[in-house]
Amino acid sequence: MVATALALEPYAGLDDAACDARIRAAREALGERLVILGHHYQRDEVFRHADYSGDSLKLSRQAAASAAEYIVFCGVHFMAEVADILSRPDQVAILPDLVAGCSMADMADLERVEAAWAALGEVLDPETSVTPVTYINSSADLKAFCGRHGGIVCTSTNARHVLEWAFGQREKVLFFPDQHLGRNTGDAMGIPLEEMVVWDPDQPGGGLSREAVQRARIILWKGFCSVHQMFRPEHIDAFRARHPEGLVISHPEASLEVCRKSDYVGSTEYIIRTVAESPPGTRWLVGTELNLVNRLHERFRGEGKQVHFMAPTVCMCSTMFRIDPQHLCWTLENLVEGRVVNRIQVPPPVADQARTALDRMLEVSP
Ligand code: CIZ
Ligand code: SF4
Repeated sequence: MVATALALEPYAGLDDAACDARIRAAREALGERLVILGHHYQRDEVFRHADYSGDSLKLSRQAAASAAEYIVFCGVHFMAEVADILSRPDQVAILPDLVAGCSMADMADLERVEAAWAALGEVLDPETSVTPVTYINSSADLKAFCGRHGGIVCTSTNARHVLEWAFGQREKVLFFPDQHLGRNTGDAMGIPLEEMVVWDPDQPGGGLSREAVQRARIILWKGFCSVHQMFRPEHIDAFRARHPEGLVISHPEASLEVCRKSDYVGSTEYIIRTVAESPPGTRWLVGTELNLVNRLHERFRGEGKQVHFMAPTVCMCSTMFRIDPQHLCWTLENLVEGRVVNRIQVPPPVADQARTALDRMLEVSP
């Protein structure tokens, strides 16, 4: 008889405190066979159970280094794919709720990226003049596309190093799916805005003239993170008017206007480190996901640092929020029973090519 997984339904009725105790018991029972990775944007009730926390770069390195049989990724789908690609074949990557995707990652897909590559081929030879760069927030088949075409993956921590590498290979970059990370990184490198054009996949030829493509250094895919678009330049103006001594730090998925008005711009790891290293009494306005900002607020208020959230309304990443204690509890109790639920497995040919692009990234990352 084939053992069937414990049903998810009864878990929906469990309160968080009951889940908490059961998650702890399951972790205890699984011991070193299990590692839980938690992204910075996870809610507290889940985040506290992570063996390792970090951004996607740090967690992908952790997945590659881990000896555990089960890698439970509290994050979103593309992160669990990366864990599967970088871990050994006998290790199992698991995403507690399969609905936890990333709306930005979904804005680019292989079919449309292949179509863009072919359309670029009518203006120039992309194989010799364009390095494809995909943000890690993308599906495994787009990473594989980059692997096949001499390209690379980046994260918000290493985007500049990766772009420098990419320009060392070929004169232009096709950057997907996040136009803002691409533009903000190019802007910080001194690339003029006129040389960074937006490719609209819904328009023939990306909506660009031949001249615009020929002139461009970076061709930016028209994708964005809706959470980080909530941060507006006027929020920074209002904060500075009230607190002229305050400092502003933003994530590079925010718009160029927001990043240009900020004192510091960087990934979640960079934001945490910068706030941690600031002197007592510093006041911060932080433009990134709310769960992380709330944790910063709690962690540093004992040191007399004030941490404010940039948007006036509550804006969380709703897909990160899908990973709740109930799903985590269900996942772990199934593992205790010897049943794997929600395994994320990238087919070998795709995984091999995606690994090529990820390995290039790991080599050039600081
Ligand atoms: O790379 C990541 O983990 C994301 C999505 C944000 C960041 O900057 O850390
Ligand atoms: Fe995707 Fe934005 Fe959520 Fe990050 S915060 S996982 S980019 S939707």
